[in-house]
Amino acid sequence: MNFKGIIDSTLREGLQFSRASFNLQEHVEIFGYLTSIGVDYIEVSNPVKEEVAEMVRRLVSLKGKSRTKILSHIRNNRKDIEKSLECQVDGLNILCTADPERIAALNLTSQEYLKNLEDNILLAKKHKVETRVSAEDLFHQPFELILEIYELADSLNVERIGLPDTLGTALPWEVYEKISEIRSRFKTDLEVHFHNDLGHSISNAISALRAGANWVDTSLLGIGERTGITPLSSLLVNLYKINPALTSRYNLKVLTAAENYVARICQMEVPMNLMTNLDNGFAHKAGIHLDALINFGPQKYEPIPPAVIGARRNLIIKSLVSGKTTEEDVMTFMEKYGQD
Ligand code: HCA
Ligand code: CU
Repeated sequence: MNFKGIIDSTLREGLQFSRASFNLQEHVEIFGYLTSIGVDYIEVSNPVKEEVAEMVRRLVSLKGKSRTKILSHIRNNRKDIEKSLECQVDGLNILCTADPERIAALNLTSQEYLKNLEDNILLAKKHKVETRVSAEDLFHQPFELILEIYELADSLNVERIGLPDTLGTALPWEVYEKISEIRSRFKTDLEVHFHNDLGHSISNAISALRAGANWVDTSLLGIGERTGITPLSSLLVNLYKINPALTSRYNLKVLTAAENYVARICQMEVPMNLMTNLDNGFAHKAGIHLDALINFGPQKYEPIPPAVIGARRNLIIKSLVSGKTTEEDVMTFMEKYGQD
C-alpha cells in the first residue's frame, strides 16, 4: 500500500449535500477541525463565484503554519484558474469531462477540449501551483478519451491524476481492477473519489489503495452530493486498523467532535453507521456483550477503544435484551477502563 494522504472535501463536495449551506464562520470552524485533524489537503469550492472567493481568501489567510494545503475545485477553464490564483490557493483540482455530449455542449471538439486543458495546465505550472486533473465518471465514460486526458496530464507532470466514481456504482473488485490497470500505465500519483450510492464508498477507497492509489477524497460524515462520499472518520479508522503507522501523523481524537459539529450545523444526527455517533458507535446492550465486556475487557466487543477517535462508551442496562448487569458493575467497569 502506498497511501500518501487525504484530500478532504467537506468544504466542496460536502457543500453539495442537500442540508449543507455553510456560512463564513462555519467554513472557518470546519477548516479549524480539519487542520487540527491534520488532513493533507482541504478542497474548497470554485472561487469563480465572488461569494466563494471571499471564503477562500479567508481560509488562505488562516492557514498560517499548518501543513494543510488548500486546493480549489475548478473546471477546465481559464477564468477559474485566474480567479484561484488571485485567491492564492496552493493548488488546483481541475475536473474534466470525457463525456462526448458534454464536450459537444461546450461547442468544442474533443481535440479542442484537450488543447484547452493543455493551455490551462501550462498556465497553472507557470504560476507554480500544484495541479490535479480528473475525469468525471471514470466507470462509465469512454475509456479512450479518459486515457487521453490522463496521458496529457501525465506528460505535463501534474501532481495527481483524479479517478472519481461519480455515480457511486463501482463494486470493490471493479475498483481494484480499474485502479490496477491505470496504476500500471502511469507513474503519477493517483487520487480517488468514491460516492456511496451503493454503500461502497469506504470499501472502494480501501480497494483502490490496495491497487496502488495514493490519495483519497473524504468529507466529514461523508456528506456530499446524494448519498455522499467516503467519510473521513471511517477512512482513518480503517487505515488505523490496517496499520496504526499509516495514521500516526493525524490527530484522530478530534474526529468525533468534528463530525458531531458538522451534524449539528446540518441539523441532522451523525449517521448510525459511523463510529463517531455518540449514542451507538460504542453502545453495548445485549446481556452477553455486557457480561463479556465486564468480565474480560472491552476488546471483546470493540474494534478500537473509543478514546482513539475521541468517542465514548454507552453501556445500556435494564433493557429487554440485557441480562443482570447492574449500575455498580457499569461504574466499576468505567473506573477501570475509562474510554481506553
Ligand atoms: C461532482 C463532481 C465530482 C468530482 C470529483 C473530482 C465527482 O459530481 O460534483 O473532482 O474528481 O464525483 O465526479 O465530485
Ligand atoms: Cu463527487
